[in-house]
Amino acid sequence: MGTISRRAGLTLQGLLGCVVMATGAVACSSPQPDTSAAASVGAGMVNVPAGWFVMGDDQGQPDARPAHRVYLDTFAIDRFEVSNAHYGTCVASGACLAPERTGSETRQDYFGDQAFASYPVIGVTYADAVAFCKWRKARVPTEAEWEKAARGTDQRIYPWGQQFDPTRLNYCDRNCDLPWRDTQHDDGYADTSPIDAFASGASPYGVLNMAGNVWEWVADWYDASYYAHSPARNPQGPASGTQRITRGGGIFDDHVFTTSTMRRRFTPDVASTSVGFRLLAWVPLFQRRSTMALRHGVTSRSARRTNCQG
Ligand SMILES: [Ca+2]
Ligand SMILES: [Ca+2]
Repeated sequence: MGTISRRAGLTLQGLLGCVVMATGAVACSSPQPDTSAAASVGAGMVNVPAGWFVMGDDQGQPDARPAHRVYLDTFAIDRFEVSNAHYGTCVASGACLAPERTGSETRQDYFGDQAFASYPVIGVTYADAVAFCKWRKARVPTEAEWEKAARGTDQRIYPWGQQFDPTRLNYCDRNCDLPWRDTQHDDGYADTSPIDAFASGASPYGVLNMAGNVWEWVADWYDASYYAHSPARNPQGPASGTQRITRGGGIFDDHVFTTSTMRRRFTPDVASTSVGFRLLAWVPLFQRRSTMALRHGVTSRSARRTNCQG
């Protein structure tokens, strides 16, 4: 019902091992048989230095292959998923639409309830994420930026290392009522958790909940074969498409879907109870583009607009 977009229905085409729950949320199980301290840049953001990293996983899903080297310029990214409180401020300003439903999977009241102010906003479409971005003068991360922020430069599979560790994230544990739940572990949550919980699951750059809690919109259009031909420097994803990508897994997912290389696609107008987002930072990017703008005679206003594109 309300979990699905107010603008269109949910497209499940091609989602491996996923089901639509009674409330419309999407949950995923393992596909079968496959199996430094950061410098603070802005409030709640950490800096990810320029350089190369390995994106993708040759042992991962077919669309995560091949592993390939990618160079990214410096960027800064939110340490936390965007909270109900922060998103609510944008709604109050008139710059953002309220989420479609005010409840979460298990809570009748969620968005707007002070008890959940520090929990991730959910039920937001890709356009909602972009609107918030513009309000905050930031942008949605590219898929490459998200993945580097999640796994660093040493090809780890999870933000904390190579092995799944059920103590470091909110996933489909024994509190989850789906068939693939992990009955051996209690993470304390059947639903979303505060954005600053599970600090032990931080990425090499100190970014939290890159595995679990809510899936996160990224900016790229989905193309299953993109990794085979993507540019080596600052890839932006295909020029067009019909589905956007979400990353990181969430409350209804198991250890496979919470890896840092898992790519899940959604039509961009879906609003799910297990999908939120975080923002990528504008400070270094804006500074760089401002410099370029000066060199090329472009106004700072147009540079800023480019920076805010989703
Ligand atoms: Ca859980
Ligand atoms: Ca997350």
